[in-house]
Amino acid sequence: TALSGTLFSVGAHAAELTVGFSQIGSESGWRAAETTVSKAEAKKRNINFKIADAQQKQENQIKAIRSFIAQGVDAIFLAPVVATGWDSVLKEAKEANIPVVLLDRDIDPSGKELYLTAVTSDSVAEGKVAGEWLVKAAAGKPCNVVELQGTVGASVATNRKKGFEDGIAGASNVKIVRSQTGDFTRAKGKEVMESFIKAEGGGKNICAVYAHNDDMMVGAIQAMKEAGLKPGTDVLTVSIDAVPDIFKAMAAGEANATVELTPNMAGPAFDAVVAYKAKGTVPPKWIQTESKLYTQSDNPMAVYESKKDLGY
Ligand code: GYE
Repeated sequence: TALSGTLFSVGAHAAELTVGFSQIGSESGWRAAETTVSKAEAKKRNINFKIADAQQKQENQIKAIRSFIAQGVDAIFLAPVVATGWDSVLKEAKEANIPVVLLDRDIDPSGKELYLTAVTSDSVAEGKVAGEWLVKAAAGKPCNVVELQGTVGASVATNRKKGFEDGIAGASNVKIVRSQTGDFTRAKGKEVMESFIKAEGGGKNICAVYAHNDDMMVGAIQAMKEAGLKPGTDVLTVSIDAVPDIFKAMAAGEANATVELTPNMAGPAFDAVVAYKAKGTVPPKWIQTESKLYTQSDNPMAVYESKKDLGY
Protein backbone atom coordinates (compact mmCIF):
# COMPACT_ATOMS: atom_id res chain seq x y z
CA THR A 1 0.00 0.00 0.00
CA ALA A 2 0.97 3.62 -0.28
CA LEU A 3 1.18 3.94 3.49
CA SER A 4 3.48 1.00 4.09
CA GLY A 5 5.52 2.17 1.13
CA THR A 6 6.03 5.51 2.86
CA LEU A 7 6.93 3.91 6.15
CA PHE A 8 9.38 1.63 4.42
CA SER A 9 11.13 4.45 2.64
CA VAL A 10 11.43 6.50 5.85
CA GLY A 11 13.06 3.55 7.59
CA ALA A 12 15.29 2.79 4.65
CA HIS A 13 16.38 6.39 4.46
CA ALA A 14 17.48 6.54 8.10
CA ALA A 15 19.31 3.25 7.72
CA GLU A 16 21.31 4.74 4.88
CA LEU A 17 23.53 6.59 7.37
CA THR A 18 26.69 4.64 8.02
CA VAL A 19 29.10 5.70 10.76
CA GLY A 20 32.51 4.16 11.40
CA PHE A 21 34.02 4.39 14.89
CA SER A 22 37.73 4.03 15.48
CA GLN A 23 37.72 2.93 19.12
CA ILE A 24 40.96 2.80 21.14
CA GLY A 25 40.50 -0.64 22.66
CA SER A 26 39.10 -1.87 25.96
CA GLU A 27 41.72 -0.80 28.50
CA SER A 28 39.14 0.23 31.10
CA GLY A 29 35.65 -0.58 32.29
CA TRP A 30 34.62 2.90 31.23
CA ARG A 31 35.75 2.31 27.65
CA ALA A 32 34.09 -1.10 27.42
CA ALA A 33 30.88 0.59 28.56
CA GLU A 34 31.35 3.34 25.98
CA THR A 35 31.53 0.72 23.22
CA THR A 36 28.37 -1.01 24.50
CA VAL A 37 26.46 2.27 24.82
CA SER A 38 27.61 3.46 21.36
CA LYS A 39 26.15 0.36 19.72
CA ALA A 40 22.85 0.82 21.57
CA GLU A 41 22.69 4.51 20.60
CA ALA A 42 23.30 3.62 16.93
CA LYS A 43 20.56 1.02 17.05
CA LYS A 44 18.08 3.51 18.57
CA ARG A 45 18.64 5.78 15.57
CA ASN A 46 18.69 3.00 12.98
CA ILE A 47 22.25 3.91 12.02
CA ASN A 48 24.53 1.38 10.40
CA PHE A 49 27.51 1.36 12.81
CA LYS A 50 30.95 -0.14 12.31
CA ILE A 51 33.46 -0.30 15.15
CA ALA A 52 37.18 -0.91 14.67
CA ASP A 53 39.13 -1.84 17.81
CA ALA A 54 42.66 -0.40 17.57
CA GLN A 55 44.09 -2.35 20.51
CA GLN A 56 45.65 0.84 21.90
CA LYS A 57 47.68 1.57 18.75
CA GLN A 58 47.46 4.84 16.86
CA GLU A 59 48.69 3.18 13.66
CA ASN A 60 45.67 0.85 13.81
CA GLN A 61 43.39 3.85 14.26
CA ILE A 62 44.90 5.54 11.22
CA LYS A 63 44.39 2.36 9.17
CA ALA A 64 40.78 2.09 10.36
CA ILE A 65 40.06 5.71 9.38
CA ARG A 66 41.56 5.13 5.92
CA SER A 67 39.42 2.06 5.50
CA PHE A 68 36.29 3.97 6.56
CA ILE A 69 37.15 6.65 4.00
CA ALA A 70 37.61 3.99 1.29
CA GLN A 71 34.21 2.51 2.20
CA GLY A 72 32.62 5.94 1.81
CA VAL A 73 30.99 6.09 5.26
CA ASP A 74 28.83 9.14 6.09
CA ALA A 75 30.76 10.07 9.22
CA ILE A 76 33.68 8.89 11.31
CA PHE A 77 33.91 8.84 15.10
CA LEU A 78 37.42 8.87 16.53
CA ALA A 79 38.50 8.34 20.14
CA PRO A 80 42.09 9.50 19.70
CA VAL A 81 44.48 7.42 21.83
CA VAL A 82 47.00 10.28 21.83
CA ALA A 83 46.59 13.97 21.00
CA THR A 84 49.14 14.34 18.18
CA GLY A 85 49.78 12.79 14.77
CA TRP A 86 46.30 13.04 13.22
CA ASP A 87 46.72 15.85 10.73
CA SER A 88 47.32 13.91 7.52
CA VAL A 89 44.66 11.24 7.97
CA LEU A 90 42.07 13.80 9.08
CA LYS A 91 42.91 15.90 6.02
CA GLU A 92 42.16 12.85 3.91
CA ALA A 93 38.75 12.53 5.58
CA LYS A 94 38.09 16.22 5.02
CA GLU A 95 39.02 15.97 1.35
CA ALA A 96 36.60 13.04 1.04
CA ASN A 97 33.93 15.25 2.63
CA ILE A 98 33.44 12.90 5.57
CA PRO A 99 32.82 14.69 8.88
CA VAL A 100 34.85 13.45 11.83
CA VAL A 101 33.60 13.63 15.42
CA LEU A 102 36.03 13.19 18.30
CA LEU A 103 34.76 11.07 21.16
CA ASP A 104 35.97 11.33 24.78
CA ARG A 105 39.50 12.64 24.01
CA ASP A 106 40.87 15.65 22.22
CA ILE A 107 43.57 16.27 19.63
CA ASP A 108 46.03 19.17 19.56
CA PRO A 109 44.56 22.58 18.66
CA SER A 110 46.43 22.49 15.30
CA GLY A 111 43.81 19.97 14.17
CA LYS A 112 40.78 22.13 15.07
CA GLU A 113 39.70 22.65 11.45
CA LEU A 114 39.86 18.94 10.72
CA TYR A 115 36.90 17.76 12.76
CA LEU A 116 33.25 18.75 13.05
CA THR A 117 32.88 18.62 16.81
CA ALA A 118 34.29 16.91 19.91
CA VAL A 119 32.06 15.22 22.47
CA THR A 120 34.07 15.09 25.70
CA SER A 121 33.87 15.88 29.37
CA ASP A 122 35.96 18.70 30.81
CA SER A 123 38.96 16.62 31.85
CA VAL A 124 40.84 19.57 33.36
CA ALA A 125 37.83 20.25 35.59
CA GLU A 126 37.69 16.57 36.60
CA GLY A 127 41.28 16.71 37.83
CA LYS A 128 40.59 19.97 39.61
CA VAL A 129 37.54 18.58 41.42
CA ALA A 130 39.65 15.58 42.51
CA GLY A 131 42.41 17.87 43.81
CA GLU A 132 39.99 20.15 45.63
CA TRP A 133 38.32 17.16 47.26
CA LEU A 134 41.70 15.97 48.52
CA VAL A 135 42.64 19.38 49.89
CA LYS A 136 39.45 19.32 51.98
CA ALA A 137 39.96 15.71 53.06
CA ALA A 138 43.56 16.35 54.13
CA ALA A 139 42.25 19.16 56.35
CA GLY A 140 45.53 21.03 56.58
CA LYS A 141 47.67 18.02 57.53
CA PRO A 142 50.80 17.22 55.52
CA CYS A 143 49.75 14.92 52.68
CA ASN A 144 52.09 13.16 50.25
CA VAL A 145 50.27 12.11 47.10
CA VAL A 146 51.24 9.46 44.57
CA GLU A 147 49.71 9.86 41.12
CA LEU A 148 48.84 7.17 38.58
CA GLN A 149 48.69 8.84 35.19
CA GLY A 150 46.72 7.71 32.17
CA THR A 151 48.20 6.86 28.78
CA VAL A 152 51.19 9.05 27.93
CA GLY A 153 50.24 11.64 25.31
CA ALA A 154 46.47 11.20 25.78
CA SER A 155 44.67 14.53 26.17
CA VAL A 156 42.80 13.25 29.21
CA ALA A 157 46.03 12.27 30.99
CA THR A 158 47.63 15.67 30.35
CA ASN A 159 44.44 17.48 31.40
CA ARG A 160 43.68 15.43 34.49
CA LYS A 161 47.24 15.98 35.69
CA LYS A 162 47.06 19.70 35.10
CA GLY A 163 43.60 20.03 36.67
CA PHE A 164 44.67 18.19 39.81
CA GLU A 165 47.78 20.35 40.13
CA ASP A 166 45.52 23.43 39.87
CA GLY A 167 43.20 21.94 42.50
CA ILE A 168 45.97 21.50 45.07
CA ALA A 169 47.93 24.62 44.12
CA GLY A 170 46.67 26.65 47.08
CA ALA A 171 47.46 23.97 49.66
CA SER A 172 51.16 23.80 50.50
CA ASN A 173 50.50 20.76 52.74
CA VAL A 174 49.41 18.62 49.74
CA LYS A 175 52.29 17.50 47.52
CA ILE A 176 52.66 15.06 44.63
CA VAL A 177 55.72 13.00 45.54
CA ARG A 178 55.58 10.39 42.76
CA SER A 179 53.85 10.30 39.42
CA GLN A 180 53.96 7.62 36.75
CA THR A 181 51.76 6.21 34.01
CA GLY A 182 49.64 3.14 34.68
CA ASP A 183 48.23 3.23 31.14
CA PHE A 184 44.61 3.34 32.36
CA THR A 185 44.67 -0.40 33.19
CA ARG A 186 44.13 -2.32 36.43
CA ALA A 187 47.20 -4.49 35.97
CA LYS A 188 49.52 -1.53 35.37
CA GLY A 189 47.91 0.46 38.18
CA LYS A 190 48.66 -2.36 40.59
CA GLU A 191 52.22 -2.81 39.36
CA VAL A 192 53.09 0.88 39.57
CA MET A 193 51.45 1.19 43.00
CA GLU A 194 53.61 -1.69 44.24
CA SER A 195 56.71 0.21 43.16
CA PHE A 196 55.43 3.42 44.80
CA ILE A 197 54.85 1.54 48.06
CA LYS A 198 58.40 0.12 48.00
CA ALA A 199 59.90 3.50 47.20
CA GLU A 200 57.93 5.21 49.99
CA GLY A 201 59.00 3.17 52.99
CA GLY A 202 56.42 0.42 52.61
CA GLY A 203 53.73 3.02 52.07
CA LYS A 204 53.84 4.79 55.41
CA ASN A 205 54.85 8.03 53.72
CA ILE A 206 51.85 7.92 51.39
CA CYS A 207 48.81 9.93 52.47
CA ALA A 208 46.77 9.67 49.27
CA VAL A 209 46.56 8.12 45.82
CA TYR A 210 45.23 10.06 42.83
CA ALA A 211 44.51 7.92 39.75
CA HIS A 212 43.45 9.27 36.35
CA ASN A 213 40.91 6.44 36.18
CA ASP A 214 39.12 4.03 38.49
CA ASP A 215 40.56 0.88 36.95
CA MET A 216 44.10 1.90 37.93
CA MET A 217 42.75 2.72 41.39
CA VAL A 218 41.16 -0.72 41.73
CA GLY A 219 44.61 -2.18 40.95
CA ALA A 220 46.26 0.21 43.42
CA ILE A 221 43.79 -0.75 46.16
CA GLN A 222 44.75 -4.37 45.64
CA ALA A 223 48.45 -3.48 45.91
CA MET A 224 47.84 -1.51 49.12
CA LYS A 225 45.89 -4.31 50.73
CA GLU A 226 48.57 -6.85 49.83
CA ALA A 227 51.15 -4.55 51.45
CA GLY A 228 49.10 -4.38 54.63
CA LEU A 229 47.92 -0.81 54.09
CA LYS A 230 44.34 0.35 54.57
CA PRO A 231 43.08 2.20 51.50
CA GLY A 232 40.11 4.41 52.25
CA THR A 233 41.23 5.07 55.82
CA ASP A 234 45.06 5.20 56.19
CA VAL A 235 45.49 6.12 52.54
CA LEU A 236 42.91 8.38 50.88
CA THR A 237 41.88 7.61 47.30
CA VAL A 238 40.41 9.76 44.56
CA SER A 239 40.00 8.76 40.93
CA ILE A 240 37.88 9.37 37.83
CA ASP A 241 35.23 7.51 35.71
CA ALA A 242 32.72 6.14 38.25
CA VAL A 243 32.83 2.50 37.13
CA PRO A 244 30.76 0.05 39.22
CA ASP A 245 33.76 -1.55 40.95
CA ILE A 246 34.91 1.71 42.52
CA PHE A 247 31.48 2.09 44.14
CA LYS A 248 31.84 -1.41 45.55
CA ALA A 249 35.20 -0.37 46.99
CA MET A 250 33.65 2.85 48.35
CA ALA A 251 30.84 0.87 49.98
CA ALA A 252 33.48 -1.37 51.59
CA GLY A 253 35.32 1.72 52.87
CA GLU A 254 38.35 1.00 50.67
CA ALA A 255 38.01 3.97 48.32
CA ASN A 256 36.96 7.54 49.05
CA ALA A 257 35.94 9.46 45.96
CA THR A 258 35.44 9.31 42.21
CA VAL A 259 34.45 11.78 39.51
CA GLU A 260 31.79 10.50 37.12
CA LEU A 261 31.70 11.01 33.39
CA THR A 262 29.13 9.45 31.13
CA PRO A 263 30.08 6.58 28.80
CA ASN A 264 27.42 7.93 26.42
CA MET A 265 29.48 10.21 24.21
CA ALA A 266 28.09 8.63 21.04
CA GLY A 267 24.47 9.73 21.59
CA PRO A 268 25.20 13.45 21.26
CA ALA A 269 27.68 12.67 18.46
CA PHE A 270 25.04 10.81 16.41
CA ASP A 271 22.57 13.66 16.96
CA ALA A 272 25.13 16.17 15.72
CA VAL A 273 25.90 14.08 12.62
CA VAL A 274 22.22 13.49 11.79
CA ALA A 275 21.43 17.24 12.03
CA TYR A 276 24.52 18.12 10.02
CA LYS A 277 23.70 15.63 7.27
CA ALA A 278 19.99 16.44 7.10
CA LYS A 279 20.03 20.23 7.52
CA GLY A 280 23.63 21.32 7.39
CA THR A 281 23.46 22.35 11.06
CA VAL A 282 26.97 23.00 12.29
CA PRO A 283 27.31 21.92 15.94
CA PRO A 284 29.38 23.79 18.52
CA LYS A 285 33.05 22.81 18.35
CA TRP A 286 32.80 21.25 21.80
CA ILE A 287 29.81 19.29 23.08
CA GLN A 288 30.58 19.05 26.76
CA THR A 289 29.26 16.21 28.93
CA GLU A 290 28.83 16.51 32.70
CA SER A 291 31.25 15.51 35.44
CA LYS A 292 30.14 14.83 39.00
CA LEU A 293 31.93 14.00 42.25
CA TYR A 294 30.81 11.02 44.38
CA THR A 295 32.03 10.22 47.87
CA GLN A 296 31.27 7.51 50.42
CA SER A 297 28.30 9.52 51.67
CA ASP A 298 26.49 9.25 48.30
CA ASN A 299 25.12 5.75 48.92
CA PRO A 300 27.73 3.93 46.80
CA MET A 301 25.90 0.59 46.83
CA ALA A 302 22.79 2.17 45.25
CA VAL A 303 24.96 3.83 42.60
CA TYR A 304 26.66 0.48 41.98
CA GLU A 305 23.29 -1.13 41.32
CA SER A 306 22.14 1.68 39.03
CA LYS A 307 25.27 1.41 36.87
CA LYS A 308 24.29 -2.02 35.58
CA ASP A 309 21.83 -0.49 33.12
CA LEU A 310 24.33 2.00 31.77
CA GLY A 311 26.47 -0.26 29.62
CA TYR A 312 28.66 -1.60 32.44
O1 GYE B 1 38.51 8.01 31.68
C1 GYE B 1 39.59 6.04 30.89
C2 GYE B 1 39.72 5.54 29.51
O2 GYE B 1 39.25 8.97 27.38
C3 GYE B 1 37.63 9.60 28.95
O3 GYE B 1 39.94 6.71 28.75
C4 GYE B 1 38.45 8.51 28.40
C5 GYE B 1 39.34 7.78 29.41
C6 GYE B 1 38.65 7.15 30.60
O4 GYE B 1 40.45 4.49 29.30
O5 GYE B 1 39.12 5.05 31.75
